[in-house]
Amino acid sequence: MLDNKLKQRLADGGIAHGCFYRYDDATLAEYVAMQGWDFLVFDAEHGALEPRHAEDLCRATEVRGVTPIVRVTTNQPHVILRYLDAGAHGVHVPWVNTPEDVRAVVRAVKYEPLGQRGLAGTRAADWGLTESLADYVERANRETLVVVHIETAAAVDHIAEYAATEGVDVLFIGPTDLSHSLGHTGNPGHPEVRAAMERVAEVVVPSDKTLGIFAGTPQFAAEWLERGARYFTNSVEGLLAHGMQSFLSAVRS
Ligand code: 3PY
Ligand code: MG
Repeated sequence: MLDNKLKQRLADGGIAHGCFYRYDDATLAEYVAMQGWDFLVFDAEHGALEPRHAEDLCRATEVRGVTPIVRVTTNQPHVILRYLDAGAHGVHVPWVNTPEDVRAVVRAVKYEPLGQRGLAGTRAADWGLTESLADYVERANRETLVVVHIETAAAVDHIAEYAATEGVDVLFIGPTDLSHSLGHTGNPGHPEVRAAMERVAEVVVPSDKTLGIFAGTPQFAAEWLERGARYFTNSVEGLLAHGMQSFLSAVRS
């Protein structure tokens, strides 16, 4: 496992921009990585990515100096393990709705003594060829980024406990699911959804965790930068649609 440039950037107080990517094509992932992102998030929750795809996607990203993260399908140790073993430098875990769910994420991601991740000489460990497993475990516990989604009303209610959980790096607002959970489906601008997101920011920004958010427009990202977020994502689809539609409307006008 390489050193995690993204984690270092966040630890230094920096701002990071990443892009969700849900296709199993590693060449396209390499091309996307070369656009200047700090990280890519390979999306197994809303994409059909299996651990074997994640392995090639991580390789393609690493060669371009960009940090590969995987959004896992679900908060289960045997699921998280396989994506991390493939070589992801961190995980986004969706639907983390109770403080016990948060502790389960940390247990699944970290090796003893911080957690209970199963150990083997996998790709993440360079197959045991470059360092001892003991050194690898120490490095993985230090370098692996843990991103927990805040995307339900229940998660917002427990945000103080999330922010106090050791081993979590980023508390990440998912505006789409959160708007749905609060009864304003697809309307993250609704005052109740905004109030919930602001409550998350008020707790997370002064804590030792980084506040993250999905920001589909530069304006939304700027607004949340102002509120203290430092970890931003967009998506391949949103940016493709924006680029193609603005091109077509320019050439047709
Ligand atoms: C959401 O908005 O629900 C997300 O998960 C963003 O990635
Ligand atoms: Mg979501």
